[in-house]
Amino acid sequence: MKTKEETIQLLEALARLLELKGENPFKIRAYTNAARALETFSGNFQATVAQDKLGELNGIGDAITKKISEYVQTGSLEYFEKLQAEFPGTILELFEITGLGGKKVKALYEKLGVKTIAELEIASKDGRIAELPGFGARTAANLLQAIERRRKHSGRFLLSEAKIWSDEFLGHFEGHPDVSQISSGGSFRRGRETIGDLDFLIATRDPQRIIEHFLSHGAIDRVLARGETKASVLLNHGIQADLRVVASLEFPFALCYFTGSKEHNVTLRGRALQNGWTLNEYRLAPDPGSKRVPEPIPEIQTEADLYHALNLTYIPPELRENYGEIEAAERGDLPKLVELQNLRGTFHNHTNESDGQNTVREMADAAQELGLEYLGIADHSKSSFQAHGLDEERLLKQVEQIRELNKEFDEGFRIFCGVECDILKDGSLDFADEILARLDYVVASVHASFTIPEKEMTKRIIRAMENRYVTMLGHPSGRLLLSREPYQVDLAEIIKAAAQTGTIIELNASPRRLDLDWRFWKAAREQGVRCAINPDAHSVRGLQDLWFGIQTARKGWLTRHDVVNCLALNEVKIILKQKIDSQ
Ligand code: DGT
Ligand code: CA
Ligand code: CA
Ligand code: ZN
Repeated sequence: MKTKEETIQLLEALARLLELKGENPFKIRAYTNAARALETFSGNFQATVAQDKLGELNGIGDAITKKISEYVQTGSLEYFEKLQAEFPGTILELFEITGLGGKKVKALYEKLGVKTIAELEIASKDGRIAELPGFGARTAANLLQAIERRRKHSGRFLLSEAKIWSDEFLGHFEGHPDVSQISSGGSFRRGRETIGDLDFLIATRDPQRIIEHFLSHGAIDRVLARGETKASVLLNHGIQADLRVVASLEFPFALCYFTGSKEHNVTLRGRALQNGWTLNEYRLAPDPGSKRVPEPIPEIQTEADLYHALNLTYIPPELRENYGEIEAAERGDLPKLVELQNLRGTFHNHTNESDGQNTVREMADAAQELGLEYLGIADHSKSSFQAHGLDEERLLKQVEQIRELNKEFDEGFRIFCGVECDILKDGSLDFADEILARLDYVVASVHASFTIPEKEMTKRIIRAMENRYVTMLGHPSGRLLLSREPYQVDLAEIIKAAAQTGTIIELNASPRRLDLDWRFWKAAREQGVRCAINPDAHSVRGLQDLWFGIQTARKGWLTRHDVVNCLALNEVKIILKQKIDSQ
Protein backbone atom coordinates (compact mmCIF):
# COMPACT_ATOMS: atom_id res chain seq x y z
CA MET A 1 0.00 0.00 0.00
CA LYS A 2 1.26 3.45 -0.88
CA THR A 3 1.18 6.23 1.70
CA LYS A 4 -0.41 9.66 1.53
CA GLU A 5 2.99 11.34 1.10
CA GLU A 6 3.83 9.08 -1.82
CA THR A 7 0.47 9.77 -3.40
CA ILE A 8 0.99 13.53 -3.11
CA GLN A 9 4.34 13.15 -4.87
CA LEU A 10 2.71 11.08 -7.59
CA LEU A 11 0.03 13.73 -8.18
CA GLU A 12 2.66 16.43 -8.37
CA ALA A 13 4.72 14.38 -10.82
CA LEU A 14 1.61 13.81 -12.94
CA ALA A 15 0.88 17.53 -13.03
CA ARG A 16 4.44 18.23 -14.15
CA LEU A 17 4.39 15.61 -16.87
CA LEU A 18 1.07 16.94 -18.16
CA GLU A 19 2.58 20.43 -18.23
CA LEU A 20 5.45 19.06 -20.31
CA LYS A 21 2.96 17.55 -22.69
CA GLY A 22 1.27 20.93 -23.00
CA GLU A 23 -2.07 19.64 -21.68
CA ASN A 24 -4.82 22.09 -20.87
CA PRO A 25 -4.33 24.02 -17.62
CA PHE A 26 -7.63 22.90 -16.08
CA LYS A 27 -6.60 19.29 -16.26
CA ILE A 28 -3.22 20.10 -14.72
CA ARG A 29 -4.80 22.12 -11.96
CA ALA A 30 -7.08 19.21 -11.10
CA TYR A 31 -3.98 17.22 -10.12
CA THR A 32 -2.32 19.99 -8.14
CA ASN A 33 -5.63 20.70 -6.38
CA ALA A 34 -5.94 17.04 -5.47
CA ALA A 35 -2.39 17.09 -4.07
CA ARG A 36 -3.26 20.17 -1.94
CA ALA A 37 -6.46 18.50 -0.75
CA LEU A 38 -4.46 15.47 0.40
CA GLU A 39 -1.92 17.63 2.18
CA THR A 40 -4.62 19.03 4.40
CA PHE A 41 -6.40 15.71 4.87
CA SER A 42 -5.79 14.45 8.39
CA GLY A 43 -7.85 11.23 8.51
CA ASN A 44 -6.65 7.68 7.92
CA PHE A 45 -5.64 7.93 4.28
CA GLN A 46 -5.28 4.27 3.34
CA ALA A 47 -8.55 3.30 5.04
CA THR A 48 -10.36 6.13 3.25
CA VAL A 49 -9.04 4.90 -0.10
CA ALA A 50 -9.94 1.28 0.72
CA GLN A 51 -13.49 2.29 1.65
CA ASP A 52 -13.78 4.26 -1.58
CA LYS A 53 -14.52 7.48 0.30
CA LEU A 54 -11.77 9.68 -1.09
CA GLY A 55 -14.19 11.22 -3.60
CA GLU A 56 -15.98 12.90 -0.70
CA LEU A 57 -12.97 15.16 -0.19
CA ASN A 58 -13.30 18.61 -1.62
CA GLY A 59 -10.97 19.06 -4.56
CA ILE A 60 -10.70 15.45 -5.73
CA GLY A 61 -12.87 14.44 -8.70
CA ASP A 62 -13.93 10.97 -9.86
CA ALA A 63 -11.22 10.35 -12.42
CA ILE A 64 -8.42 11.24 -10.02
CA THR A 65 -10.02 9.27 -7.19
CA LYS A 66 -9.87 6.16 -9.39
CA LYS A 67 -6.23 6.76 -10.21
CA ILE A 68 -5.30 7.29 -6.56
CA SER A 69 -7.10 4.11 -5.63
CA GLU A 70 -5.24 2.10 -8.27
CA TYR A 71 -1.92 3.55 -7.15
CA VAL A 72 -2.43 3.08 -3.42
CA GLN A 73 -3.82 -0.44 -3.69
CA THR A 74 -1.66 -1.94 -6.43
CA GLY A 75 1.48 0.09 -5.80
CA SER A 76 1.62 1.60 -9.28
CA LEU A 77 -0.47 3.54 -11.76
CA GLU A 78 -0.54 2.52 -15.39
CA TYR A 79 -1.51 6.00 -16.59
CA PHE A 80 1.55 7.44 -14.85
CA GLU A 81 3.90 4.75 -16.18
CA LYS A 82 2.77 5.44 -19.74
CA LEU A 83 3.04 9.19 -19.36
CA GLN A 84 6.47 8.90 -17.81
CA ALA A 85 7.66 6.68 -20.66
CA GLU A 86 7.05 9.54 -23.08
CA PHE A 87 9.91 11.53 -21.50
CA PRO A 88 13.44 10.79 -20.35
CA GLY A 89 13.41 9.32 -16.84
CA THR A 90 15.46 12.20 -15.43
CA ILE A 91 13.29 15.05 -16.67
CA LEU A 92 11.43 15.60 -13.38
CA GLU A 93 14.65 16.52 -11.56
CA LEU A 94 14.71 19.77 -13.54
CA PHE A 95 11.64 20.92 -11.62
CA GLU A 96 13.71 20.89 -8.44
CA ILE A 97 15.64 23.89 -9.71
CA THR A 98 14.18 27.14 -8.41
CA GLY A 99 12.86 29.20 -11.32
CA LEU A 100 12.01 26.29 -13.57
CA GLY A 101 8.34 25.51 -14.19
CA GLY A 102 6.60 23.40 -16.82
CA LYS A 103 6.88 25.90 -19.67
CA LYS A 104 10.59 26.45 -19.23
CA VAL A 105 11.44 22.77 -18.77
CA LYS A 106 9.45 22.00 -21.92
CA ALA A 107 11.36 24.62 -23.91
CA LEU A 108 14.72 23.44 -22.55
CA TYR A 109 13.96 19.87 -23.47
CA GLU A 110 12.43 20.49 -26.86
CA LYS A 111 14.80 23.21 -28.08
CA LEU A 112 18.08 22.21 -26.43
CA GLY A 113 17.55 18.57 -25.52
CA VAL A 114 18.29 19.35 -21.84
CA LYS A 115 17.00 16.50 -19.69
CA THR A 116 19.19 16.48 -16.55
CA ILE A 117 20.50 19.06 -14.08
CA ALA A 118 24.04 18.34 -15.30
CA GLU A 119 23.01 19.19 -18.87
CA LEU A 120 21.22 22.27 -17.62
CA GLU A 121 24.43 23.44 -15.98
CA ILE A 122 26.41 22.98 -19.20
CA ALA A 123 23.79 24.78 -21.28
CA SER A 124 23.72 27.65 -18.78
CA LYS A 125 27.48 28.04 -19.00
CA ASP A 126 28.02 27.67 -22.74
CA GLY A 127 25.58 30.41 -23.70
CA ARG A 128 22.84 28.29 -25.25
CA ILE A 129 20.32 29.24 -22.56
CA ALA A 130 21.24 32.90 -22.79
CA GLU A 131 20.29 32.81 -26.48
CA LEU A 132 17.09 30.84 -26.04
CA PRO A 133 13.97 33.01 -26.58
CA GLY A 134 12.23 33.67 -23.27
CA PHE A 135 15.40 32.96 -21.25
CA GLY A 136 18.36 35.34 -21.67
CA ALA A 137 21.70 35.87 -19.94
CA ARG A 138 20.14 36.83 -16.64
CA THR A 139 18.04 33.68 -16.46
CA ALA A 140 21.10 31.58 -17.30
CA ALA A 141 23.01 33.21 -14.43
CA ASN A 142 20.09 32.65 -12.05
CA LEU A 143 19.87 29.02 -13.05
CA LEU A 144 23.55 28.50 -12.36
CA GLN A 145 23.10 30.01 -8.93
CA ALA A 146 20.11 27.80 -8.22
CA ILE A 147 22.09 24.71 -9.23
CA GLU A 148 24.93 25.73 -6.94
CA ARG A 149 22.55 26.31 -4.04
CA ARG A 150 20.96 22.94 -4.52
CA ARG A 151 24.38 21.29 -4.48
CA LYS A 152 25.27 23.05 -1.25
CA HIS A 153 22.09 22.13 0.57
CA SER A 154 21.46 18.69 -0.80
CA GLY A 155 21.08 16.18 1.93
CA ARG A 156 19.32 18.43 4.42
CA PHE A 157 15.59 18.72 5.08
CA LEU A 158 13.21 21.23 6.57
CA LEU A 159 12.08 20.69 10.14
CA SER A 160 8.52 20.34 8.86
CA GLU A 161 9.45 17.43 6.61
CA ALA A 162 11.42 15.77 9.38
CA LYS A 163 8.45 16.16 11.71
CA ILE A 164 6.16 14.27 9.36
CA TRP A 165 8.54 11.31 9.36
CA SER A 166 9.35 11.49 13.03
CA ASP A 167 5.64 11.41 13.88
CA GLU A 168 5.18 8.62 11.37
CA PHE A 169 7.80 6.34 12.94
CA LEU A 170 6.85 7.11 16.53
CA GLY A 171 3.29 6.22 15.48
CA HIS A 172 4.55 3.03 13.82
CA PHE A 173 5.77 1.85 17.25
CA GLU A 174 2.79 3.08 19.24
CA GLY A 175 1.45 0.32 21.46
CA HIS A 176 4.21 -2.10 20.38
CA PRO A 177 4.50 -4.55 23.31
CA ASP A 178 8.31 -4.71 23.20
CA VAL A 179 8.90 -0.97 23.43
CA SER A 180 9.57 0.16 26.98
CA GLN A 181 10.82 3.66 26.05
CA ILE A 182 11.04 5.51 22.77
CA SER A 183 12.21 8.93 21.64
CA SER A 184 13.49 10.77 18.64
CA GLY A 185 16.99 12.17 19.05
CA GLY A 186 19.57 14.13 17.10
CA SER A 187 19.03 17.51 15.52
CA PHE A 188 15.29 16.91 15.30
CA ARG A 189 14.93 16.60 19.05
CA ARG A 190 17.09 19.69 19.43
CA GLY A 191 14.69 21.59 17.16
CA ARG A 192 17.27 22.61 14.57
CA GLU A 193 16.00 24.57 11.59
CA THR A 194 17.13 21.88 9.14
CA ILE A 195 17.75 18.20 9.69
CA GLY A 196 20.42 15.94 8.16
CA ASP A 197 18.90 12.64 9.20
CA LEU A 198 16.41 11.33 11.74
CA ASP A 199 17.55 9.48 14.83
CA PHE A 200 15.35 7.19 16.92
CA LEU A 201 16.10 5.46 20.16
CA ILE A 202 14.18 2.56 21.68
CA ALA A 203 14.64 0.70 24.95
CA THR A 204 13.59 -2.94 24.80
CA ARG A 205 14.40 -6.47 25.89
CA ASP A 206 13.97 -7.76 22.37
CA PRO A 207 16.12 -5.77 19.94
CA GLN A 208 15.58 -8.25 17.12
CA ARG A 209 11.83 -7.75 17.00
CA ILE A 210 12.16 -3.98 17.25
CA ILE A 211 14.53 -3.89 14.29
CA GLU A 212 12.27 -6.11 12.24
CA HIS A 213 9.30 -3.90 12.97
CA PHE A 214 11.30 -0.80 12.03
CA LEU A 215 12.35 -2.34 8.72
CA SER A 216 8.77 -3.38 7.93
CA HIS A 217 7.67 0.24 7.43
CA GLY A 218 6.20 0.78 3.96
CA ALA A 219 8.01 4.06 3.27
CA ILE A 220 11.49 2.53 3.34
CA ASP A 221 13.26 2.65 0.02
CA ARG A 222 16.53 0.95 0.97
CA VAL A 223 18.15 -0.57 4.02
CA LEU A 224 21.58 1.04 4.36
CA ALA A 225 22.83 -0.89 7.39
CA ARG A 226 21.49 -3.50 9.71
CA GLY A 227 22.99 -4.84 12.93
CA GLU A 228 21.91 -6.48 16.19
CA THR A 229 21.08 -3.18 17.87
CA LYS A 230 20.91 -0.67 15.05
CA ALA A 231 19.58 -0.06 11.60
CA SER A 232 19.77 2.74 9.06
CA VAL A 233 17.34 3.19 6.22
CA LEU A 234 16.68 5.55 3.38
CA LEU A 235 13.05 6.62 3.13
CA ASN A 236 11.31 7.10 -0.19
CA HIS A 237 11.67 10.85 0.13
CA GLY A 238 15.42 10.75 0.42
CA ILE A 239 15.64 11.30 4.17
CA GLN A 240 17.71 8.85 6.19
CA ALA A 241 16.55 7.40 9.51
CA ASP A 242 18.83 5.77 12.09
CA LEU A 243 17.53 3.54 14.85
CA ARG A 244 19.44 2.55 17.97
CA VAL A 245 18.13 -0.09 20.29
CA VAL A 246 19.32 -0.29 23.91
CA ALA A 247 18.42 -1.85 27.25
CA SER A 248 16.27 0.19 29.65
CA LEU A 249 19.19 0.88 31.98
CA GLU A 250 21.16 2.38 29.12
CA PHE A 251 18.34 4.52 27.81
CA PRO A 252 19.05 7.84 29.58
CA PHE A 253 22.72 7.72 28.54
CA ALA A 254 21.97 6.75 24.96
CA LEU A 255 19.23 9.36 24.69
CA CYS A 256 21.55 12.09 25.88
CA TYR A 257 24.36 10.89 23.62
CA PHE A 258 22.26 10.59 20.46
CA THR A 259 20.51 13.87 21.05
CA GLY A 260 23.80 15.72 20.88
CA SER A 261 24.98 18.10 19.89
CA LYS A 262 28.45 16.65 19.58
CA GLU A 263 29.92 19.78 21.17
CA HIS A 264 27.50 19.56 24.08
CA ASN A 265 28.41 15.89 24.57
CA VAL A 266 32.10 16.66 24.63
CA THR A 267 31.59 19.22 27.41
CA LEU A 268 29.46 16.77 29.42
CA ARG A 269 32.15 14.11 29.14
CA GLY A 270 34.70 16.61 30.39
CA ARG A 271 32.59 17.28 33.47
CA ALA A 272 32.23 13.57 34.14
CA LEU A 273 36.02 13.17 34.02
CA GLN A 274 36.37 15.88 36.67
CA ASN A 275 34.36 13.61 38.98
CA GLY A 276 36.57 10.65 38.09
CA TRP A 277 33.95 9.12 35.76
CA THR A 278 33.78 8.19 32.12
CA LEU A 279 30.58 8.93 30.26
CA ASN A 280 29.64 7.18 27.03
CA GLU A 281 26.41 6.30 25.22
CA TYR A 282 25.74 3.35 27.56
CA ARG A 283 26.77 4.32 31.05
CA LEU A 284 28.59 6.39 33.58
CA ALA A 285 31.50 4.39 35.08
CA PRO A 286 34.55 4.97 37.29
CA ASP A 287 37.41 6.21 35.15
CA PRO A 288 40.16 3.57 35.31
CA GLY A 289 42.72 6.21 34.35
CA SER A 290 41.75 8.54 37.15
CA LYS A 291 44.44 9.18 39.76
CA ARG A 292 41.98 10.13 42.47
CA VAL A 293 39.19 8.15 44.07
CA PRO A 294 36.11 8.62 41.90
CA GLU A 295 32.97 10.14 43.38
CA PRO A 296 30.25 7.55 44.08
CA ILE A 297 27.98 7.22 41.04
CA PRO A 298 24.31 7.96 41.80
CA GLU A 299 21.48 5.90 40.36
CA ILE A 300 20.38 7.23 36.98
CA GLN A 301 16.96 6.49 35.52
CA THR A 302 16.29 9.58 33.45
CA GLU A 303 18.21 12.17 31.49
CA ALA A 304 17.48 14.64 34.29
CA ASP A 305 19.21 12.28 36.75
CA LEU A 306 22.25 12.30 34.50
CA TYR A 307 22.42 16.10 34.42
CA HIS A 308 21.95 16.23 38.19
CA ALA A 309 24.79 13.72 38.64
CA LEU A 310 27.00 16.18 36.78
CA ASN A 311 25.87 19.01 39.10
CA LEU A 312 23.73 20.62 36.43
CA THR A 313 20.05 21.41 36.28
CA TYR A 314 18.22 19.57 33.51
CA ILE A 315 19.02 21.10 30.11
CA PRO A 316 16.15 20.94 27.58
CA PRO A 317 17.27 19.40 24.24
CA GLU A 318 16.74 22.65 22.33
CA LEU A 319 19.51 24.32 24.33
CA ARG A 320 22.14 21.63 23.84
CA GLU A 321 24.31 23.50 21.37
CA ASN A 322 27.21 24.51 23.60
CA TYR A 323 25.95 28.08 23.56
CA GLY A 324 26.49 28.70 27.24
CA GLU A 325 23.83 26.27 28.47
CA ILE A 326 26.24 24.24 30.60
CA GLU A 327 27.51 27.29 32.48
CA ALA A 328 23.95 28.52 33.00
CA ALA A 329 22.81 25.07 34.21
CA GLU A 330 25.72 25.01 36.62
CA ARG A 331 24.63 28.37 38.05
CA GLY A 332 21.05 27.13 38.07
CA ASP A 333 19.78 30.01 35.98
CA LEU A 334 18.57 28.49 32.73
CA PRO A 335 15.46 30.30 31.53
CA LYS A 336 12.10 28.56 31.78
CA LEU A 337 11.46 28.13 28.07
CA VAL A 338 8.26 29.20 26.36
CA GLU A 339 5.76 26.42 25.50
CA LEU A 340 3.10 26.06 22.85
CA GLN A 341 0.36 26.27 25.50
CA ASN A 342 1.62 29.72 26.49
CA LEU A 343 0.64 31.22 23.14
CA ARG A 344 -2.58 33.20 23.23
CA GLY A 345 -2.61 34.78 19.81
CA THR A 346 -0.63 35.58 16.69
CA PHE A 347 -0.18 38.59 14.42
CA HIS A 348 1.17 37.98 10.94
CA ASN A 349 -1.38 36.08 8.83
CA HIS A 350 -2.76 36.41 5.33
CA THR A 351 -6.21 35.98 3.83
CA ASN A 352 -7.48 35.43 0.31
CA GLU A 353 -7.63 39.20 -0.06
CA SER A 354 -3.87 39.02 -0.83
CA ASP A 355 -2.09 35.69 -1.40
CA GLY A 356 -3.74 33.55 1.28
CA GLN A 357 -6.32 30.84 0.69
CA ASN A 358 -8.97 31.51 3.35
CA THR A 359 -11.29 34.34 4.33
CA VAL A 360 -10.89 36.44 7.47
CA ARG A 361 -13.79 34.58 9.02
CA GLU A 362 -12.32 31.15 8.26
CA MET A 363 -8.98 32.22 9.70
CA ALA A 364 -10.70 33.55 12.82
CA ASP A 365 -12.65 30.31 13.28
CA ALA A 366 -9.47 28.27 12.94
CA ALA A 367 -7.65 30.49 15.43
CA GLN A 368 -10.44 30.02 17.94
CA GLU A 369 -10.35 26.28 17.41
CA LEU A 370 -6.67 26.37 18.32
CA GLY A 371 -7.68 28.10 21.54
CA LEU A 372 -6.23 31.49 20.61
CA GLU A 373 -7.71 34.70 22.03
CA TYR A 374 -6.65 36.96 19.19
CA LEU A 375 -5.65 36.79 15.57
CA GLY A 376 -3.84 39.47 13.62
CA ILE A 377 -4.60 39.84 9.94
CA ALA A 378 -1.69 41.35 8.03
CA ASP A 379 -2.18 41.03 4.29
CA HIS A 380 0.39 42.28 1.80
CA SER A 381 0.58 45.94 0.80
CA LYS A 382 0.26 47.33 -2.70
CA SER A 383 3.92 47.09 -3.82
CA SER A 384 3.76 43.31 -3.41
CA PHE A 385 1.64 43.14 -6.53
CA GLN A 386 2.74 39.55 -7.24
CA ALA A 387 1.04 38.63 -3.94
CA HIS A 388 -2.04 40.65 -4.85
CA GLY A 389 -1.16 43.27 -2.24
CA LEU A 390 -3.89 45.64 -1.01
CA ASP A 391 -3.96 49.34 -1.92
CA GLU A 392 -5.27 51.96 0.53
CA GLU A 393 -8.87 51.51 -0.53
CA ARG A 394 -8.93 47.73 -0.25
CA LEU A 395 -7.05 47.85 3.04
CA LEU A 396 -9.50 50.29 4.63
CA LYS A 397 -12.37 48.22 3.37
CA GLN A 398 -10.86 45.16 5.01
CA VAL A 399 -10.43 47.09 8.24
CA GLU A 400 -14.09 48.01 8.17
CA GLN A 401 -15.06 44.43 7.48
CA ILE A 402 -12.95 43.15 10.38
CA ARG A 403 -14.35 45.74 12.79
CA GLU A 404 -17.84 44.55 11.83
CA LEU A 405 -16.87 40.91 12.26
CA ASN A 406 -15.40 41.64 15.69
CA LYS A 407 -18.87 42.65 16.91
CA GLU A 408 -19.91 39.02 16.52
CA PHE A 409 -17.33 37.73 19.01
CA ASP A 410 -17.70 37.89 22.75
CA GLU A 411 -14.99 39.48 24.87
CA GLY A 412 -12.87 36.36 24.72
CA PHE A 413 -11.77 36.77 21.08
CA ARG A 414 -10.73 39.53 18.78
CA ILE A 415 -9.22 40.07 15.35
CA PHE A 416 -6.59 42.76 15.11
CA CYS A 417 -6.41 44.78 11.89
CA GLY A 418 -2.88 45.00 10.59
CA VAL A 419 -0.92 44.97 7.38
CA GLU A 420 2.35 43.46 6.22
CA CYS A 421 3.67 46.70 4.83
CA ASP A 422 6.52 46.60 2.32
CA ILE A 423 9.70 48.39 3.29
CA LEU A 424 10.60 50.18 0.07
CA LYS A 425 14.12 50.40 -1.29
CA ASP A 426 14.93 53.61 0.59
CA GLY A 427 13.42 52.46 3.87
CA SER A 428 10.20 54.38 3.45
CA LEU A 429 6.95 52.47 3.81
CA ASP A 430 4.39 51.43 1.24
CA PHE A 431 1.62 53.43 3.03
CA ALA A 432 1.49 56.93 4.46
CA ASP A 433 1.32 57.39 8.23
CA GLU A 434 -2.36 58.51 8.04
CA ILE A 435 -3.25 55.08 6.72
CA LEU A 436 -1.05 53.14 9.15
CA ALA A 437 -2.53 55.12 12.04
CA ARG A 438 -5.90 53.57 11.35
CA LEU A 439 -4.66 50.04 12.00
CA ASP A 440 -4.16 48.14 15.25
CA TYR A 441 -0.56 47.32 14.33
CA VAL A 442 1.89 47.12 11.42
CA VAL A 443 4.35 44.40 10.38
CA ALA A 444 7.04 45.88 8.12
CA SER A 445 8.93 43.53 5.80
CA VAL A 446 11.38 43.54 2.90
CA HIS A 447 9.98 41.80 -0.17
CA ALA A 448 12.01 43.31 -3.02
CA SER A 449 15.42 44.88 -3.80
CA PHE A 450 17.19 42.10 -1.92
CA THR A 451 20.60 42.63 -3.47
CA ILE A 452 21.59 46.10 -2.20
CA PRO A 453 24.84 46.32 -0.17
CA GLU A 454 24.77 45.40 3.52
CA LYS A 455 25.21 48.94 4.83
CA GLU A 456 22.36 50.21 2.71
CA MET A 457 20.09 47.31 3.65
CA THR A 458 20.77 47.82 7.35
CA LYS A 459 20.04 51.53 7.06
CA ARG A 460 16.92 50.83 5.05
CA ILE A 461 15.45 48.51 7.67
CA ILE A 462 16.42 50.72 10.59
CA ARG A 463 14.74 53.67 8.90
CA ALA A 464 11.54 51.65 8.70
CA MET A 465 11.80 50.67 12.36
CA GLU A 466 12.13 54.34 13.28
CA ASN A 467 8.58 54.91 12.06
CA ARG A 468 6.37 55.03 15.15
CA TYR A 469 3.63 53.03 13.45
CA VAL A 470 5.87 50.05 12.69
CA THR A 471 4.97 47.69 15.51
CA MET A 472 7.14 44.80 14.39
CA LEU A 473 9.75 43.83 11.83
CA GLY A 474 8.78 40.81 9.70
CA HIS A 475 11.19 37.94 8.76
CA PRO A 476 14.32 40.08 9.38
CA SER A 477 16.84 38.20 7.20
CA GLY A 478 14.61 37.22 4.29
CA ARG A 479 16.12 33.75 4.10
CA LEU A 480 14.27 30.79 2.66
CA LEU A 481 15.81 27.71 4.21
CA LEU A 482 17.57 25.41 1.72
CA SER A 483 16.65 27.68 -1.17
CA ARG A 484 17.38 31.38 -0.71
CA GLU A 485 20.25 32.92 1.21
CA PRO A 486 19.42 35.78 3.59
CA TYR A 487 20.00 39.24 2.19
CA GLN A 488 23.10 41.08 3.36
CA VAL A 489 22.16 42.82 6.60
CA ASP A 490 23.82 43.52 9.95
CA LEU A 491 21.42 41.78 12.30
CA ALA A 492 23.27 42.87 15.42
CA GLU A 493 22.60 46.48 14.37
CA ILE A 494 18.97 45.65 13.64
CA ILE A 495 18.57 44.18 17.12
CA LYS A 496 20.13 47.25 18.68
CA ALA A 497 17.78 49.49 16.71
CA ALA A 498 14.80 47.37 17.73
CA ALA A 499 15.73 47.90 21.38
CA GLN A 500 16.15 51.63 20.86
CA THR A 501 12.94 52.18 18.92
CA GLY A 502 10.77 49.75 20.87
CA THR A 503 10.10 47.67 17.76
CA ILE A 504 9.11 44.06 18.25
CA ILE A 505 11.02 41.52 16.12
CA GLU A 506 9.13 38.71 14.48
CA LEU A 507 10.13 35.10 14.77
CA ASN A 508 8.54 33.94 11.54
CA ALA A 509 7.39 30.40 12.31
CA SER A 510 6.99 29.20 8.76
CA PRO A 511 9.31 26.16 8.53
CA ARG A 512 10.78 27.65 5.35
CA ARG A 513 11.89 30.74 7.23
CA LEU A 514 12.33 30.39 11.03
CA ASP A 515 13.57 33.96 10.85
CA LEU A 516 14.97 35.68 13.02
CA ASP A 517 17.36 32.74 13.44
CA TRP A 518 17.61 31.18 16.93
CA ARG A 519 21.28 32.12 17.24
CA PHE A 520 20.34 35.82 17.59
CA TRP A 521 17.53 35.64 20.09
CA LYS A 522 19.64 35.24 23.18
CA ALA A 523 21.33 38.57 22.45
CA ALA A 524 18.02 40.20 21.50
CA ARG A 525 16.45 39.04 24.74
CA GLU A 526 19.34 40.38 26.78
CA GLN A 527 18.76 43.80 25.21
CA GLY A 528 15.08 43.67 26.08
CA VAL A 529 13.80 43.19 22.54
CA ARG A 530 10.43 41.50 22.45
CA CYS A 531 9.54 38.66 20.13
CA ALA A 532 6.33 37.93 18.22
CA ILE A 533 5.99 34.33 17.07
CA ASN A 534 4.06 34.57 13.82
CA PRO A 535 3.10 31.68 11.55
CA ASP A 536 2.80 33.91 8.45
CA ALA A 537 -0.14 31.63 7.72
CA HIS A 538 -1.45 31.66 4.19
CA SER A 539 -4.26 29.22 5.05
CA VAL A 540 -6.01 27.91 8.15
CA ARG A 541 -3.55 25.04 8.12
CA GLY A 542 -0.63 27.45 8.22
CA LEU A 543 -1.60 28.45 11.76
CA GLN A 544 -0.23 25.08 12.86
CA ASP A 545 3.25 26.33 11.99
CA LEU A 546 3.28 28.03 15.37
CA TRP A 547 4.77 24.73 16.61
CA PHE A 548 7.95 25.33 14.58
CA GLY A 549 8.14 28.88 15.91
CA ILE A 550 7.98 27.62 19.47
CA GLN A 551 10.80 25.16 18.78
CA THR A 552 12.95 27.97 17.43
CA ALA A 553 12.02 30.35 20.26
CA ARG A 554 13.02 27.69 22.79
CA LYS A 555 16.31 27.28 20.95
CA GLY A 556 16.75 31.03 21.30
CA TRP A 557 16.38 30.83 25.11
CA LEU A 558 13.08 32.72 25.10
CA THR A 559 10.60 32.57 27.96
CA ARG A 560 6.93 33.43 27.81
CA HIS A 561 7.79 36.88 29.16
CA ASP A 562 9.85 37.61 26.05
CA VAL A 563 7.08 36.69 23.62
CA VAL A 564 4.32 39.25 23.16
CA ASN A 565 1.79 36.75 21.93
CA CYS A 566 1.87 35.04 25.32
CA LEU A 567 0.11 38.13 26.69
CA ALA A 568 -3.60 38.10 27.40
CA LEU A 569 -5.87 40.06 25.07
CA ASN A 570 -6.24 43.14 27.31
CA GLU A 571 -2.47 43.31 27.90
CA VAL A 572 -1.54 42.87 24.28
CA LYS A 573 -3.75 45.79 23.20
CA ILE A 574 -1.60 48.06 25.34
CA ILE A 575 1.66 46.63 24.00
CA LEU A 576 0.58 47.17 20.39
CA LYS A 577 0.08 50.88 21.09
CA GLN A 578 3.08 51.35 23.35
CA LYS A 579 5.49 52.56 20.69
CA ILE A 580 3.06 55.14 19.31
CA ASP A 581 2.13 56.37 22.77
CA SER A 582 5.75 56.79 23.84
CA GLN A 583 6.79 58.94 20.85
P1 DGT B 1 22.10 16.12 11.61
O1 DGT B 1 21.60 14.73 11.51
O2 DGT B 1 23.22 16.40 10.70
O3 DGT B 1 21.01 17.13 11.46
O4 DGT B 1 22.68 16.34 13.08
P2 DGT B 1 22.63 15.37 14.35
O5 DGT B 1 23.05 16.18 15.51
O6 DGT B 1 21.33 14.68 14.43
O7 DGT B 1 23.83 14.36 14.05
P3 DGT B 1 23.86 12.80 13.78
O8 DGT B 1 22.60 12.26 13.25
O9 DGT B 1 25.09 12.57 12.98
O10 DGT B 1 24.15 12.18 15.21
C1 DGT B 1 23.17 12.22 16.24
C2 DGT B 1 23.83 12.55 17.54
O11 DGT B 1 24.73 11.48 17.92
C3 DGT B 1 24.71 13.77 17.51
O12 DGT B 1 23.95 14.95 17.71
C4 DGT B 1 25.65 13.51 18.64
C5 DGT B 1 25.83 12.03 18.61
N1 DGT B 1 27.07 11.70 17.90
C6 DGT B 1 27.17 11.16 16.67
N2 DGT B 1 28.45 11.01 16.33
C7 DGT B 1 29.18 11.46 17.37
C8 DGT B 1 30.57 11.57 17.65
O13 DGT B 1 31.42 11.22 16.84
N3 DGT B 1 30.93 12.09 18.86
C9 DGT B 1 30.00 12.50 19.78
N4 DGT B 1 30.42 13.01 20.93
N5 DGT B 1 28.69 12.42 19.55
C10 DGT B 1 28.29 11.90 18.37
CA1 CA C 1 20.46 13.29 12.85
CA1 CA D 1 22.06 10.05 12.47
ZN1 ZN E 1 6.38 38.60 4.11
